[in-house]
Amino acid sequence: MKRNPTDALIVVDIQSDFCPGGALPVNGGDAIVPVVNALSTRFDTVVFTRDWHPAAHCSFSAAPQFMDKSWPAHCVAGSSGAAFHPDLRVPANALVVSKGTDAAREAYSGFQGTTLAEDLEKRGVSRVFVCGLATDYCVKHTAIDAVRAGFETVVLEDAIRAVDVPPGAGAAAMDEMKQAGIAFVQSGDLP
Ligand code: VGL
Ligand code: ZN
Repeated sequence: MKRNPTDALIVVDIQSDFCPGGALPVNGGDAIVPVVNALSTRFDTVVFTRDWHPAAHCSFSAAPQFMDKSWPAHCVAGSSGAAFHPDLRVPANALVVSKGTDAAREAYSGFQGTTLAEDLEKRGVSRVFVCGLATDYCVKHTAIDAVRAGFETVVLEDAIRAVDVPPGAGAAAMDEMKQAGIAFVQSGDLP
């Protein structure tokens, strides 16, 4: 059964480069794909964000330190690593939001430099459910920006995974999100 049309699902960055075998893999990143596939059929509005960097993005380093938020080259626009995970079902009417497209600027949030907030408002969305990769970066920033944009925000706890750099960043991100007023639920507990 479909959920209320004022609810939207935001699926963050489930791209090949963030899954095992990719350029910037998240442990178990691919394990959430079936969970997300089961969720996405239930929402009228489903948003898929993607990291979509130019080849010379400012976050890229040949000697990435991770801790300082320098990363190996990843999710270069149009590359196979930037493609959604091959098993991820992207409905034909889904909204695809590309972010991090400015070479000079990092953008972890799906709301940063995009029209996502306006697009959701146009559809009458008041509450968003956030899932995807990675808990400590793009999920956290997207969920916190959703709160700032005025949406009631819920994170699907069994449909996120952390890259966990530095170690503990995943748990710290969960705390930060809770402090920001974000609720956490298991996807199986959604009515
Ligand atoms: C991400 C690091 C760099 C993410 C994106 O999707 O969480 N993390 N770019
Ligand atoms: Zn990135």
